[in-house]
Parts: sequence; structure tokens; C-alpha cells
Amino acid sequence: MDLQIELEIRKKIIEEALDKLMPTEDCRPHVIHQAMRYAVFNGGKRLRPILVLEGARLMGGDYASVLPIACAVELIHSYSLVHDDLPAMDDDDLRRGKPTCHLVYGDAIAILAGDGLLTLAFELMSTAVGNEPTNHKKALEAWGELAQAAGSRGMIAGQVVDLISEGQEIDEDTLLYTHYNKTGALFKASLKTGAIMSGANDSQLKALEDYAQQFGLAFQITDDILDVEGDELLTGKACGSDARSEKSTFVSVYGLDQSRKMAEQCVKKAIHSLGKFEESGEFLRELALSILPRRK
Ligand code: GRG
Repeated sequence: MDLQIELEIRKKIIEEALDKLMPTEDCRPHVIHQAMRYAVFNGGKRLRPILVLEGARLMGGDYASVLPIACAVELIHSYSLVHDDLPAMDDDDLRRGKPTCHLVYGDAIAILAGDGLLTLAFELMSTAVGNEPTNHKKALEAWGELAQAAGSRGMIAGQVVDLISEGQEIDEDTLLYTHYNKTGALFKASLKTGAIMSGANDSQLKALEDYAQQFGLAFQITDDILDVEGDELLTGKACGSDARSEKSTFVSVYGLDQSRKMAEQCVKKAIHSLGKFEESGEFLRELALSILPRRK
């Protein structure tokens, strides 16, 4: 399997679905739909929706049945980036290589665009049940999983602790809590929702949860490393922003070398948790390994 080709194929499927499922720019009021689409169609890697598709594929399901969920996850991720970039949060000018949403549309429209993306995500989730009544239970379970991951005990919890910890030294427990939630929760929900819709059992879900937890952590550690030594042209966002906002990151707490070792450990653990999937776990194994040398 060529991971890059596989990623491109899935990315294309997701982008076509997003284009179809999101309101067009000529839908009134134009400005909000322009801002929402600006925040979504801007070169994101689409990793989270790709994980939704993979969760389904691993359990023998098809991509089409989980596409609304995959799009919902990407809309939630895009909303979080729009709000995270606002002056009241990280105050960033560059995202995915383009001026941030609030710089183009103003703070008020950017806030509303984020709200619109989040709300649209749950509208799409309501369509995940399709025409098959036996899917109701699974769709509700997936819906709850995603809502919890995005909410105040998931991604928002991580963001809050990140914000209130600025300028302070934090212990390892707080650093891990922040990133399990801020970054890990959505990765976890992505893999799990796809798998739930395709009939995964509890032990399969647990294995995917363990994988996603370590994957998310490795992803965050490499994100912290890229913030220090990345190339803005590749990452598409300003480097050095963590230091400017006095954030405790894996790099500021453990240094670059130790952070690299930690990311390697996380990837090893992620791969280990795929034991029961044997051959069919190849995509997730390759994906985990691809985090270590990533440049964007
Ligand atoms: C505002 C509720 C709220 C939450 C914000 C996700 C988040 C929480 C903030 C974004 C900033 C950040 C560095 C988050 C860590 C997760 C992360 C590395 C996001 C970037 O994800 P990529 O690299 O982005 O997958 P693309 O652009 O490829 O989609």
C-alpha cells in the first residue's frame, strides 16, 4: 500500500462530499456561507475524516455510509481552528497558508462561521442513519460519541486548560490532560464513529481508542516540534506562536530531543494496540509511522 496515494484518494472523496453537503456561497446570507466555506476549503489534510472512513473500512463497512459523519468531524475541526485563531484566543494571522477567517471576514462573522460549522456538523450527523431503521441505535451512539468529544469534557476542556495555563509552569498530568482532550478527543471520536456505524464490538472499539489516544499525542508532540523548527510555508501557520503566548508545550517542558523520543514511544504504542487487526491494520500502522517525519 502506498500511504500517500491512499490518503489522496480519501481526501478527494471527503472534499467532494463536503462541497456537496455544505451550503453554497450564493445561499443567503452569502457572507456567512462564504466564510464557512473559506474556513473549510483551504488545504486541510483531512486526517480526522480519513480516520472515520478507516474506522468503517476496518469493520467491513463502506465509505459512503459514513461520509456525513466524516464531513461532520471535519466541520467541527474547522470550526475549532477558526475560533482558536481569534484575537481572544491564539490571535493568529495565518492558517493553512492563508489569512485566518477573522482577518478576511472580521471577528463577528468568524465567530458565527465557527458556530455555523459546528451546528451544520450535527445536522449532518442526523442524516447518518440513512434509510435503514436498524442503523438508529448505531447512529445515536456515534452522535453521542462525537458530541462528547467536541464538548466541555473533550476538545473544549483541552482548550480551556490550555488557555488558563498560559504563562504558568504545568505538570505532566496537566500537559497530558490538555492534549488528550484538545487534540486526542476528536481523533478518537473519528475512528470510533466510523467503526461504530460498521458494527464494531467493545474490544475492537477499545483497541481503536488506545490507538487514537497515542496517535493524537504523537500528533500533538510533533505539532509542538513543528512550532519550534517547522517551515511556515509547509505548516501554513505562524511558527513560534506557542513561545509568544507562553504556552507550556511538550518542547518547552521536555526539550526537543526528549519530545522526539516521546513521539516515537507514542507511535510504537499506537501500533501495538492494533495487534488484533493484523493485515487489515496496515493503513493505521503506516499512518502512525508517517507522523514522525511530518513537515506539515
Ligand atoms: C476553539 C473549542 C476550540 C478548540 C480549539 C483544535 C483546537 C482546539 C485548536 C487548534 C490549535 C491546535 C494547535 C490544536 C492542536 C490540534 C492540531 C494539531 C490541529 C491542527 O490539525 P491539523 O494539522 O490541521 O490536522 P489541518 O489544517 O491539516 O486540518
